[in-house]
Amino acid sequence: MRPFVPTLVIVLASVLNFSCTSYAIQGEEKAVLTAAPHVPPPITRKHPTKVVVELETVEKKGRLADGVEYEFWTFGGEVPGSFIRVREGDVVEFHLNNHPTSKMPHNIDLHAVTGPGGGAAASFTAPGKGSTFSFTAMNPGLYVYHCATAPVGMHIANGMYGLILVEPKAGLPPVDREYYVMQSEFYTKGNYGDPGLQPFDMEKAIEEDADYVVFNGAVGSLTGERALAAHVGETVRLFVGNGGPNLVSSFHVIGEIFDRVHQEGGTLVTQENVQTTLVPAGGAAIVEFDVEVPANLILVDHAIFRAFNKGALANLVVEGEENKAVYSGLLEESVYLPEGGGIQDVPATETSNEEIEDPMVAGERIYTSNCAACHQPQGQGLPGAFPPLAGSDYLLADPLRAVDIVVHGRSGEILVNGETYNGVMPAVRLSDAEVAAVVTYVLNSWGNNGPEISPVDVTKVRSKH
Ligand code: HEC
Ligand SMILES: [Cu+2]
Repeated sequence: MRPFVPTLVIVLASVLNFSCTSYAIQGEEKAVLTAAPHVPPPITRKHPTKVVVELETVEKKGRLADGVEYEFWTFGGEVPGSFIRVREGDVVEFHLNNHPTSKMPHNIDLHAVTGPGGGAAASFTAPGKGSTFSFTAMNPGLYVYHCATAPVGMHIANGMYGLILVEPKAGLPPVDREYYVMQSEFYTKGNYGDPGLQPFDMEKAIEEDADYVVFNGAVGSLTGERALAAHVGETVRLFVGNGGPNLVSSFHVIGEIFDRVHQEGGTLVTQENVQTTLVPAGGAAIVEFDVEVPANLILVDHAIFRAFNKGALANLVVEGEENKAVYSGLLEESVYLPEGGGIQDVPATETSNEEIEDPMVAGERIYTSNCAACHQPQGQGLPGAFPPLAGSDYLLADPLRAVDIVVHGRSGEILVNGETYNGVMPAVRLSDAEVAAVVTYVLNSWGNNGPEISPVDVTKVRSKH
């Protein structure tokens, strides 16, 4: 009699389980995977299904910043890895394939998995091999996945992470735009911006001394032509992940307020009207907001040196009609300079590590980001505050003196075109080539006709002090 009881229980359990799942699971489909910042389309199915995910691990060299390369280890050939979208209750048949050119074995730990290692224990895969396991997506939410092969930190630091969304049965409310943004850090032998192929630095990783903190795998992956886009009146949903390996993100969008936040990627809207939300290493968040006015919104880690000095900066360009009631723009400009003396330093912008091609083209870019705020976009200056550069007799009389002013700053009385100015021009921290380009640009724009300045000229001026 004794062995009979447990057997009956097992039989009953498996019959119940069988009847339950066979009732629920209908059909089979192949998962749509997307590379960031794109997100697979919302799931419209009203029933669970079997979803087949084919994900490939590939090791490949790519751009970390302008002039900087890195040997990334990836899920799907990109950092972050492909976005996976399934529905609560789906049975996911997961195929992990390791490309034959890989040097390392890899596996995958999906935080959406209930089971040993989140799948890692069943997915250890040597180069040129494949592994298959399956799991039921029991808990809805936004989850990180990552490689968990030893040394785990190194596999993650090299780019092996991504997001999987398990949509709740009822789905997520429809929005106009969904984007995939994932923060992470890189630890390199060289410092931020040092050119060439940069190897991973284990010591810096252990010290948590990141050289790069970036969105979507590289400095500038979501700026300029690659910026995210939206139109006035739309609702935007960001699936935000943090691959770490070490740092917690203080995720913030300059110029917006999160109307709703699913903290930590959970299913509840846990907060409304949020300025900055924490995204833990190995965690996620869903943020939603309406965009009401045209703007160049700036996504940052508000641990702000990471944004302006290590790369954690992205753009969301909102186009459309102005709404002066929501935001007026500048109504009046006035001069207010209570502090006077003391030459301060303005930190270099992201241009400082770029190669300079045509000095006039580079010069214009450098001027726009480093000089135009004071001297104005057309070099016309601001009466009483900032002397003009367009048609400046002071500038054209001694071009190398202008180099000196940019390199070292200047304060005290100065006479430009018969007007006296008494302000502070901060030293602008730029490379010699950048100073040469921007001064050449200033000397040859807006009707100015001056000489070309070479980087060697700048080096000489710099060494004089
Ligand atoms: C924070 C404001 C500010 C920024 C930024 C700034 N300047 Fe100036 N600049 C000044 C002020 C103020 C003076 C006058 C200083 C004085 O009174 O001694 C000045 C003076 C000058 C002069 C000499 C006066 C003239 O009109 O010819 C030159 C040349 C110049 N700046 C070039 C530049 C260039 C090039 C950049 C960007 C790389 C730059 N400045 C960035 C505020 C600024
Ligand atoms: Cu790996």
